[in-house]
Amino acid sequence: MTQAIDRPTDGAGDDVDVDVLIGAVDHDISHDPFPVKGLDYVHFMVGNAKQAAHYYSTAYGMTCVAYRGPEQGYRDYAEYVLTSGSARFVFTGAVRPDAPGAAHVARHSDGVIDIAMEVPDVDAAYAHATAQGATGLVEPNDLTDEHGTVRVASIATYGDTRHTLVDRSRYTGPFLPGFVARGPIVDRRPAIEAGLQPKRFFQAVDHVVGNVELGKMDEWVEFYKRVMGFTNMAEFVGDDIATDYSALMSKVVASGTRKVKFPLNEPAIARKKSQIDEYLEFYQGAGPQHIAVATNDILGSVDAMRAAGVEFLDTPDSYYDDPELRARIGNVRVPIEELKSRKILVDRDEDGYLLQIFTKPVQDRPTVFFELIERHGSLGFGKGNFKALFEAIEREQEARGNL
Ligand code: TYF
Ligand code: FE
Repeated sequence: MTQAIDRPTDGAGDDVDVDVLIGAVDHDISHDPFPVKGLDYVHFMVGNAKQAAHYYSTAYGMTCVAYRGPEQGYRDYAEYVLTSGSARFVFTGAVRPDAPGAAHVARHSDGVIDIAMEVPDVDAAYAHATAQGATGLVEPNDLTDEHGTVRVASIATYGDTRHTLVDRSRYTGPFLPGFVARGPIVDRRPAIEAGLQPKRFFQAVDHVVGNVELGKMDEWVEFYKRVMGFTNMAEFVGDDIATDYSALMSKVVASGTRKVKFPLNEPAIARKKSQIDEYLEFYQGAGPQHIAVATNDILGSVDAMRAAGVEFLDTPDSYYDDPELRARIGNVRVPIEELKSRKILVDRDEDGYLLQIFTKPVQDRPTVFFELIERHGSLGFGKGNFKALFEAIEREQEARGNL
């Protein structure tokens, strides 16, 4: 049993229960020390927001819904808000060289600066977080326009990343006060009507992964437990897997409903240079590594994204031909050949199975990338695929000369 969807979506594919897609569980947040309704938005700071908004519209099927920039008297930045189902992304680019966001991009390149969460009570959440040792960046304050009021506050997390806490229960505008409604950048309707593209490529954000420095993973796991009352999920990569092939350690923390899931990685000393070290070097420190988005049609989404030029990690045919994998996976909703031709990975655990695939980094630096995930009962992260996945990442590292 899952709870009802409590977030309005964009109308396409409303028959799909987002909570099922992201593996949420029945849980009453009102008794949590830090109640969280869900993710509110993922905020990218980029070098050119106009082009980023175009890329995520054409290649990721997102829909532009709001904008704020110089035309609104907001002189330093241009900001585009794009959605896909309940997933919401903000792409901000500095219009003037002395805007702080320009320095963020110079240091990190395009990347995620904020993983915002919707909370029922911003003041209580901020007070709890700071009392538990979180660094406050922005005190609770009201943002107001003709559509109402949004209360926000921000706290710091790993690297230059922050969590903005949002209460939008008294607001009816397109995003935040100051933003104006804006229509889609590309008209996908002809492609949808011709059956060339799914209505949506994904419906929700499933999890956001952070890369932190060597020896810091447990500190950040403790941070999310103490500050947000998150709990560990079973899935983790320990020393055993790390030294053999993954070159990373990983633990997952999640909110009470598991709508918000944050795996945390740190590099491990292994045979090869860790992919996490490569990230930390090119991102200049800790930061968000990948954003997993939930789809109910991973085949259609991968086909549409490939057709639009999105690059995915390769999976060798031997992965699909392995009798051990076939036996472990059993029957999934499509023939294995359909997964093999698209390089989609599959994993099964005691609760069910999942299909997943990873993009290559979405900027020139080997930093942020995306994952598409289609859950069928499994609440995991694809542990059975870690070996194949990390080998694929190592092939990319080698091609970049970073192994
Ligand atoms: O989120 C996860 O844990 C999976 C697996 O560098 C994963 O998507 C873990 C680390 C990594 C890439 C993928
Ligand atoms: Fe993931």
